[in-house]
Amino acid sequence: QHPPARSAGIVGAPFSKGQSRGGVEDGPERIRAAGLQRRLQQLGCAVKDYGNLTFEDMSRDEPMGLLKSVRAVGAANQKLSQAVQAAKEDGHTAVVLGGDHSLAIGSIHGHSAAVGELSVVWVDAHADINTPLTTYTGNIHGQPVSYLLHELRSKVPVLLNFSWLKPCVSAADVVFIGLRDVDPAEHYILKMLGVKTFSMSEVDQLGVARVMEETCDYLSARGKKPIHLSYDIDAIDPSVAPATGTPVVGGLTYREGVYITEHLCQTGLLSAVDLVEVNPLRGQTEEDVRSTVSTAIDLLLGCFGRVREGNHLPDYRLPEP
Ligand code: HAR
Ligand code: MN
Ligand code: MN
Ligand code: MN
Repeated sequence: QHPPARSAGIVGAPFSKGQSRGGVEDGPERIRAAGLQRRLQQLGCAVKDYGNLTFEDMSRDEPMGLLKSVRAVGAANQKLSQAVQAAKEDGHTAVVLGGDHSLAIGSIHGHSAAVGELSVVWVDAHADINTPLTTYTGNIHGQPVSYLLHELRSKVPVLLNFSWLKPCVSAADVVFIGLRDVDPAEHYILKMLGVKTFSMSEVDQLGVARVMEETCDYLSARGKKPIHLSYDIDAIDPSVAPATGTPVVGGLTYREGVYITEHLCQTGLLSAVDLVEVNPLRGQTEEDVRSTVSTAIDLLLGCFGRVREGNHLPDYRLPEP
């Protein structure tokens, strides 16, 4: 009864222009330096690290209305989409290390280009479903879901460097978990489209185990599609994961956060994971950064079969005296 063979295809996406705080581009290196590859291999998981993508500087990237860095975000996501598609075509479970959450545009698009229709589980304090016309910050990391949904196609204007992007996800195939900071327009969109959401209130009410049962029942009722998990570290409570750009009090505990990954892993359908918004410049202390990075690693290990009861390689044998 050993876990099925898995392999992780790691793509580093040191990108920060979907928001305005420096430091989040250092997420991939910090997560690697904390031993991600070795820890995955200890689980019996094969690892292919594709390294970090490089993003060229856009010399002229003036705001379009409120919208910041449109050209850079568009170009970076096109590149990421191709990288994720390639990792999937090589047979891996794709792991995208961010970087800010605007990267989910390219990650989900590339995943869908390789495998077809997806279920998306979006774990986040925020809904990230503003359109370019409802945003009041202008930060594209607060908008990726609106760019991806078929239902919002007519609400998203034509944007420079986004002509490669076609909406590829249906609203009924998305579940949000951990919400606690949702803008009015985002709340309107979620209700209008009838999107399945488990805010922190529902996590409190139902407990994380029922939230995950209902999530999987809801998604599998539309067919067992490959699952894309887009995990924003700010879903976790800032007492545990403080090194992030937009912390919000009242988040998931470490145990709730890890349980989500364990449950999704056990479906056998987890096909790609984003781990985004780890910002090593945002903690107050080095311990804040260490705790955030270590939580990020544990979430990723949960995605690849780590269970808290412990585990061992299939060929383990007791030493003979
Ligand atoms: N809703 C706000 C906006 O649109 C805040 C988004 C914040 N940040 C994130 N996304 N980390 O998950 O800008
Ligand atoms: Mn997010
Ligand atoms: Mn967030
Ligand atoms: Mn289930």
